[in-house]
Amino acid sequence: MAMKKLSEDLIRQLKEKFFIDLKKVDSFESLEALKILYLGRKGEIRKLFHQLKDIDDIDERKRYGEILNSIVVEIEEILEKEFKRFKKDKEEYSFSLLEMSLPSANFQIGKIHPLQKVYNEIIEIFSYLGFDIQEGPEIEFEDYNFTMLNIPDDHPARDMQDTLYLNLPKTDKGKILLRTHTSPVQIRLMLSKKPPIKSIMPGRVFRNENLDATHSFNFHQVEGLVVDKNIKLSDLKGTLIYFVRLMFYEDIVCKFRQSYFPFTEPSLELDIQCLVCKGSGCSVCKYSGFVEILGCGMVHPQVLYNVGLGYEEYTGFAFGLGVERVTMLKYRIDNMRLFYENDLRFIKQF
Ligand code: FA5
Repeated sequence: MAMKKLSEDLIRQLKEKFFIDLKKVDSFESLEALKILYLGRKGEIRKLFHQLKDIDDIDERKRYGEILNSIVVEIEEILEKEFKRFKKDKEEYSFSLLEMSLPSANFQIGKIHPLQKVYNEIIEIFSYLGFDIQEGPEIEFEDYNFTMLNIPDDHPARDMQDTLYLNLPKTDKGKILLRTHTSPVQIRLMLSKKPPIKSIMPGRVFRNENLDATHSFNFHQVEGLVVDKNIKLSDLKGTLIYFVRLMFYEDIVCKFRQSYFPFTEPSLELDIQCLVCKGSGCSVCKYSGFVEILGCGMVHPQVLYNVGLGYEEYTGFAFGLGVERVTMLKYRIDNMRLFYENDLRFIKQF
């Protein structure tokens, strides 16, 4: 576009435009941009200076030169004032953000919760032993939580775990409930996968129980399941003893005790010597010197049958480990309630 011929009118228009642009400036940065636009090497005023050479009359050229110089001085003065104003604002603003004399805020740095630490460690140990990790839902069907685990409707074993049912319509897989243990994940796994199976299934479980020093209504379990040809009780015992040694230490005292679960036969429980009192008796071990950490056994043939696996071809073992109990023993914690209070003074000790 052709440049308009230099005239006093053109100079006045440029000045007016400058004042309009100045009104739009709202930051130090936009003021800098304005300065470049008008006073820069390729700026609006420089362009007018370039036109001086086209004026033949020397006096006229001199007069326009003086007018342009005075405009440059005027704009520079205005910009300088504006720069000072924005600079002051900027300094005051950054000063208010960085008040060096103020004492620093007392930031609380979090720590990994001891339950999470032990949970991770359990998963690590079983992964090392070749187990893969599976998960299942916390809201479960009655059939998977009970019936297919060989606990029919009228079976007294349903009373072993006080159940929290959801107020939802009954489905073709029975009522809907909060799982009382991680064992229903066994059923889901065996329904979806053929042996060999070698998995752990960590997760949260819920029971209608009161919170006390060694029980909670919402705790964590790690389920284990191995199904293949020729799996024996000695495989179960060997695996769990190896786990306990890695989790605690070499010479930990532990014992298998006969028990009953409808979904395993034979059934056992594993007790380890109470590390809170070193076996001398305390409230954690109920003065017995031992704490039960898990239930286990050989998968009941009826359970294999329920999921469509030939119980003559396959055998398996399963276990369900209480993460809270293991953590209490590992860190000598004498009250389960401490896990759920989220008191940093407690959590920071681990
Ligand atoms: C069961 O839940 C079985 N499903 C375990 C099982 C799995 C047996 C596979 C055989 C084969 P039990 O109710 O005993 O069993 O719980 C297992 C472990 O969870 C216990 O040994 C204990 O460590 C922990 N536990 C049980 N009840 C609570 C509770 N209220 N609070 C905290 N931990 C608990």
